[in-house]
Amino acid sequence: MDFLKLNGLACELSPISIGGIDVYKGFLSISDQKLLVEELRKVAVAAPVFSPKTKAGRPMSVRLTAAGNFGWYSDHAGYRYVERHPSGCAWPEIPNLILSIWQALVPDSPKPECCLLNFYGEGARMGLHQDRDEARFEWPVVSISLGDEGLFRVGGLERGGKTASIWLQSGDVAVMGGAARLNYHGIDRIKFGSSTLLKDGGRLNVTLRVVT
Ligand code: MD3
Ligand code: FE
Repeated sequence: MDFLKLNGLACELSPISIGGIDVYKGFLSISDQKLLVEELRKVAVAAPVFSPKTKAGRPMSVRLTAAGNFGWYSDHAGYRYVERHPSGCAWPEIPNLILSIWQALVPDSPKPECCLLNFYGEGARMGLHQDRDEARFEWPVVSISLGDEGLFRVGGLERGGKTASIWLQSGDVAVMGGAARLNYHGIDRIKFGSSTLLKDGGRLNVTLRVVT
């Protein structure tokens, strides 16, 4: 919690609720965001980003990597959590600054076992999906947005239902828990170049999850 106090909590007193998801706009100050990017760069050096293949065999436009006991992987055999990077190495540890955000927002949940890093370059998107590769759905997922703005869309428990959208900006943090945990969601597009946080532009999303 030192880090959050040190840099001052720039968060709104109460989150916005959208599709059952709590969005804390401007949760992280610019200095917090810069510290996080430095830590996440180290993760991406130890575990380089890769493009998983969909079940249909097409590479995803989002590149990803992870920290923690588990990362996420996908190929013809399907979507799953794995204990090793495709290179065969263990995933690096989850940076303490990231853990302090989880601790601040969902103190009653067990420690996250996966810190998934999604990187969106120009034109990258993520189709509507549910997150259901975890063993249980009782724990929340926490998401941290960094860099360029992304148009987040959230629906309900069924594909094809009503959806709501919100631009997630650098420093926004979202908590997906309770009934919203299995809601369909995705990123329709990003505003490439809308933020100067990342040297080469793009959007970095971090999600923290309990996997087992
Ligand atoms: C709502 N990532 O990694 S984060 C994903 O911005 C993913 O990269 C998006 O969807 C991104 O699976 C959205 C917000 C998010 C994450 C998990 C959720 C929203 C969620 C789980 C349930 C409901
Ligand atoms: Fe998801």
